[in-house]
Amino acid sequence: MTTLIIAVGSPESNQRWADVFAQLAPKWQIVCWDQVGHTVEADFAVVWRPSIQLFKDQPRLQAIFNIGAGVDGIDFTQVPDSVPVYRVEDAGMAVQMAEYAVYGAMLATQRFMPYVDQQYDKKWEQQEPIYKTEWPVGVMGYGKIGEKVAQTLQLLGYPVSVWVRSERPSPDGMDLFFGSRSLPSFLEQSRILINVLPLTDETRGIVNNTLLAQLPPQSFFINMARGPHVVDEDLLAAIDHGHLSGALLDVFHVEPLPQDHPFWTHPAIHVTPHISGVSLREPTAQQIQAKIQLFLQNQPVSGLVERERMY
Ligand code: OXD
Repeated sequence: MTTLIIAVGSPESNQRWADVFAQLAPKWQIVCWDQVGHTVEADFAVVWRPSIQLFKDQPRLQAIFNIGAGVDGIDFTQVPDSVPVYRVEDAGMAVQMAEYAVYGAMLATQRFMPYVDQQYDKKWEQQEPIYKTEWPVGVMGYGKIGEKVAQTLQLLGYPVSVWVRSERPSPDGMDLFFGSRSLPSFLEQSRILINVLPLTDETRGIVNNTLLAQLPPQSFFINMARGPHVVDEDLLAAIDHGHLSGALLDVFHVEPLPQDHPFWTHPAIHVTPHISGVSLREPTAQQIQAKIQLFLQNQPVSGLVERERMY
């Protein structure tokens, strides 16, 4: 019998995911790591930021499935090379992240914000319309999520450029920049900068003084990837010096964001609690179940994490 162990967070959360898998795959044994520890040896693990103890308790895993897109929460030094790790691909997350990016664009352009205050003051006043050509968007990262984010903003009429690690064909109607040499040209035309990069040794701290200084004046930054992409002090300084108009931040170095962190109270910074792309249980579990079926049939399984690249 196929045994699946769930280690995605709190006991309640593990149970909720276990219930969904039990419905989808009634013939499999589904166990929660918090309940069984090492007493049941599972074939597959479904994880989110797993403790390294999981890998000690579970020496017979054939593959690991991460319920999120980012795999930086997995300590790969603890996972034998023979055990492949797969990440979830989209499963409803990309469209949420596209919505979040649109929300950020609304904040950046002040398209609707003034009306909140106006309603409060019972004031009927139509603001000047915005011209999207004045708000070119730059998307850093172009996997499934970056693609949806970029396409959605393009559909709404924003000029969109994307920046990726290595050369590939340009998406329709967008400028594509690749590699560190083209980063300055990409930045100088990104008034709304959106980060959806994976967190790797190369991208940690990428949003720093040097990068921010290359954005056009009055730019806006949206981070929905990982906190450690950003040097917090540099972002605060760029906003305080008036070079950036503000930021929408969903991810942080430490989560929950510590109470005394200046982001909480900064008037130009909008903070959300890592909700830009939430893993939806049913579609995610369906995708993982389908991947496991393929794995069991020795078929190719998509979403394999390349360890050297960490995505
Ligand atoms: C993810 C996330 O990586 O939710 O999927 O942050």
